[in-house]
Amino acid sequence: MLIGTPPEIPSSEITSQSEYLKRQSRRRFLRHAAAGAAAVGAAALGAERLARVLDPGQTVLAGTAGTKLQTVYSPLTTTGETLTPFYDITHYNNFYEFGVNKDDPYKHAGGLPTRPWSIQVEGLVKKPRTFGIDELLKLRPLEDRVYRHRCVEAWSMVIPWVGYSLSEFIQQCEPLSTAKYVQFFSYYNWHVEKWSGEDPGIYWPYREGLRMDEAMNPLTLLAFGLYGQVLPNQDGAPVRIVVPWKYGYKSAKSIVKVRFVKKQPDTTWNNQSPSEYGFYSNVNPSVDTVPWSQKNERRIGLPFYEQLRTTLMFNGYGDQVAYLYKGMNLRRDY
Ligand SMILES: Nc1nc2c(c(=O)[nH]1)N[C@H]1C(S)=C(S)[C@@H](COP(=O)(O)O)O[C@H]1N2
Ligand SMILES: [Mo]
Repeated sequence: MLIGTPPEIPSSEITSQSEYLKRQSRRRFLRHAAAGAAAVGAAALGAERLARVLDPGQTVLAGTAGTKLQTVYSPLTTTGETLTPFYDITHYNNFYEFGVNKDDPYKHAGGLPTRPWSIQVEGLVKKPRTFGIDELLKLRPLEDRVYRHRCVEAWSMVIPWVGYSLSEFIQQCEPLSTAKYVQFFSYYNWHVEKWSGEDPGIYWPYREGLRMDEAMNPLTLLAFGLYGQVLPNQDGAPVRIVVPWKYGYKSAKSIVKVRFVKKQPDTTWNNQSPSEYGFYSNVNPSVDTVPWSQKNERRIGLPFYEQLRTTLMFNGYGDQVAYLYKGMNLRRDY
């Protein structure tokens, strides 16, 4: 067994990241003010923050990743958790379109063309139609929602997302009563997304799905940002799904199509390995997913001796979602 000395903890990780960022922007504001800068726009602050996220040489389109978003408080936000630092949320990712290593997405997702962008709505709806990204951003007030995020690989984070309940969007889609499930499709263009590695050979385009009542649960989020700013590409810009009580792979990134259907839809990881990755994929410490035990998790971004956590049923969101699975055998029907 290794006995380590505590690593030096930067102050950014002792205070919550949002406090840190607030302080940082205030300091920056004072600095600019002192220098006599006429206008310190939100975009400028965003760009400065972004500079810490992207590799030199990566292209940033004006008004996209890093732009500050106007947000409101949400009663659905998770309290009492230390936020995972922005750096970790944006440098330790799963986004297989850009490679299978944790550092591939931040290295390679810079070229994802996030504007113009739209979501196509089809299937069992009153009238198929398309929503542009600017229309989506204005549909409802954007809320700050802190959620725990639990990957099936037994690591977790606490992420301050920005968005509104997916149900708000679904209402606009006017699904028919025959629609029992909803399927999501991620952007897929091998010419943009290929990196130097091999195609991992999963079922492209990346697709996911929820039962209609799961999709309508207020916790299910349509996310446009994190830490108060537009989503960095590696986190699924410009719009993604976030389902906090399920394993991370249910939260499809960079959504371009939503289809309302009658029967349980195909999903990428269920298709890849049905015995390990069920359609529901609720976080469940008593059902292991080979090669990972799901009893515990490692909280990313903390000193290593504080990382180990006991995994909670439904990732701790049981009060809000357990009713959805009444009568189901959660050890078998995962
Ligand atoms: N399109 C797409 N969406 C995806 C994935 C992916 O590879 N492609 N990975 C999933 C997995 S396994 C996880 S854990 C989360 C990671 O989100 P994050 O990188 O923003 O933390 O995205 C999910 N959504
Ligand atoms: Mo994951």
